[in-house]
This record gives sequence, C-alpha cells and structure tokens, in this order.
Amino acid sequence: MTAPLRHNWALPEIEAKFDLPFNDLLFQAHSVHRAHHDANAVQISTLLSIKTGACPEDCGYCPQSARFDTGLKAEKLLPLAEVMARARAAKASGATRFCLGAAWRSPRDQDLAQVASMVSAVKALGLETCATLGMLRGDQAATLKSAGLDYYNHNLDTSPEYYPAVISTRCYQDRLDTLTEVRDAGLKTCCGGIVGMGESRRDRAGLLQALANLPAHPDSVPINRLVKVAGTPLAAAAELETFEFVRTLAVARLLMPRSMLRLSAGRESMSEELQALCFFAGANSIFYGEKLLTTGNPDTAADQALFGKLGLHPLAPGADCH
Ligand code: SAM
Ligand code: DTB
Ligand code: SF4
Repeated sequence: MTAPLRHNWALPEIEAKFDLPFNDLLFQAHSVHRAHHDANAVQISTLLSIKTGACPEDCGYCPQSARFDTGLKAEKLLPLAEVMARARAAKASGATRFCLGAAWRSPRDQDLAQVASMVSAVKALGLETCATLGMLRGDQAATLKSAGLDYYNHNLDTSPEYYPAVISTRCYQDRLDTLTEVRDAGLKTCCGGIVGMGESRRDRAGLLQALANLPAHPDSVPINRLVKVAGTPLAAAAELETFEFVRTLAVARLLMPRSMLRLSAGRESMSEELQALCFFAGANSIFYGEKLLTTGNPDTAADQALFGKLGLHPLAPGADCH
C-alpha cells in the first residue's frame, strides 16, 4: 500500500525534509522511488530547438532572450524535413521521446499549425512527442493534442516569491493558466524549474510546493541546474552546492512520488558520481544527445557508458504511464 498523493503541502513540512540528515533524506527518497518506479530504468528524451533566439521575454537565465547579448545566432522556424532528420537520428541513437522547443513568448497560430505538422510526423516515427513553445490558449493546446502531442513542457521555474527577481515579462499566474489549459486539453504536463539562480533553500522548497500543490502532479518534473551563459543576467550566479542539488531532487521525489523526475539541464558539468547520486535520490529521466536547446549536454557515448557502469536501462515508451 502506498500513501495517497498529496496536494496540500505546507512550506514548513517541505523545509523540514530539506533539513533532514543527508543519509535519512536519501534513504526515504530512494524507498519512495522504489515503491513507485523501476529504480534501474531511465526515460530518455532528445531536445531540438526548432526556433532559436530573438525571444521577446526577459528570463534572466536564458541565452535566447533578445534582450541579452549572448552571441547566439537567431534562426527561423526549422523546415519539417530538418526536424524529421533530427528525430530519426534521435530515435536511431536510442531516444524514445522527442521534444520540440521554440523561443517564443507564445506561438502565433500560423506557427502553431506548422508545429502541429511536425508533431504528427514525429509521432508517426513511433516516438513520444513533447513541445515547449511558451504560453498557450486552450484552443492551441487542443490543436496540439489532436496532432498527436503527448507532453507539453511549461516550467514554473522558481518560487512565486523569487520569480520577479528572474522574469518580468510574464507572471506566475500566466504560467499556471497555461498549465491549466494544457491539462484541460488532455495533454500530459512536464513542469519543473531551475535551481542555482541565487535563490534560497526556502525558494527551492517553495518551487517544489507550487509543483506538488498543482491540481495534478506534473507527469514529468524537470529539475534544471542553471547553465550559466555569458551575457545573461545570471551568468555570475553563485554555484549551488552539489549536495543541495541532490537534496532538491530527493525532496521532489518525496512530494511527487509517481512523477517522472528529470535530471535536466546542467548534466554536462556534473561528475558521474553526482549523477549516480541523483538517480539514487529519485531522478529517472534525462535529456540525451549532445545538445539541449542551445547549450551542451553529455555525449551519447558518455551517457551509454554511464548507464553501463550503473546497470541502468532505458525505459520503454509508455512505461511511465500511471
Ligand atoms: N520559450 C518557452 C518558454 O520559456 O516557456 C520554451 C523554451 S524555454 C528555453 C524552456 C525552459 O528551459 C525554461 O522554462 C527554463 O526552465 C529552461 N532553461 C532555459 N535556459 C536555461 C538555462 N540557462 N539553464 C537551465 N535551464 C534553462
Ligand atoms: C526543461 O525544463 N529544460 C529543457 C527543456 N525543459 C526544454 C531546456 C533546457 C535549456 C537549457 C539552456 C539551453 O540549452 O538553451
Ligand atoms: Fe524566451 Fe523561453 Fe528563453 Fe524565456 S525561457 S527568454 S520565454 S526562450
């Protein structure tokens, strides 16, 4: 018997979990992980930036904002043929999900129609599909669902209190509203945040509280460790202590026991030992392929070697449905 899922977490309860001795926290998180998941299976997704840069938003962590000079070359929406070539290559290298990312505040309807065609074509290859395109209206979410989209990624990023220190061009409620539209359209939600942006432990607890207290736990929870990009306001953010990163994953696992927990951006600068600790704490999905959207990710050969050393295997498509 496992405990029912909770959506009424109070901040002090969550902070108390962060405060546990490290071994106690990891033991609890790993026990919960094993009760709900195959502890040796990891879901692998490949990202593709289908529209890069020149974004009107001012997210302080993001190399794609037009407001910061990060040296990134802006690109138009990729043609379908190129997306398909990348999706086929991702499938051949072992990914089971393909995620289309666009540097938009929200998609225009003519762009959405093109993305819908991409989704249908990628789905027809036998890959699960995910997209992250910014804010969506309900009818746009429904269009993507009809096209065969499985997951929509839209992050809360940080606590409601710290959010205004990072982004000014859209508010927390805008994000919650998009998540409501996504759920109502019957799409699976992928929603998480970024740590290492100079936030406090209380903010990390507040992010996890906001995620766990959503009407439904996100199906997938990406925890990104900030990739510091020169030219962004957060380029010089203080490094988050690694055990604190592991604690954040462990507490996320305790609060959202059934969700897939993604060890997301930031793996390129993590040791194998740190990643192993993250998997033990409850992480069970990764981005796979040498690039995230615009920044680096470990080589597939390095990830395959790590899986071999740890005895991990890729999760079969659909095996994470509850
Ligand atoms: N433009 C859309 C949006 O923001 O909703 C979709 C793409 S956006 C790049 C997707 C997510 O990537 C962001 O919500 C953020 O959590 C993550 N991200 C962006 N830049 C990052 C960075 N430098 N380090 C870690 N995560 C980052
Ligand atoms: C998520 O939470 N992280 C991914 C995915 N969802 C779209 C994106 C990470 C982006 C890292 C910076 C970059 O490569 O541009
Ligand atoms: Fe634009 Fe998304 Fe980057 Fe924010 S995170 S600047 S919305 S691409």
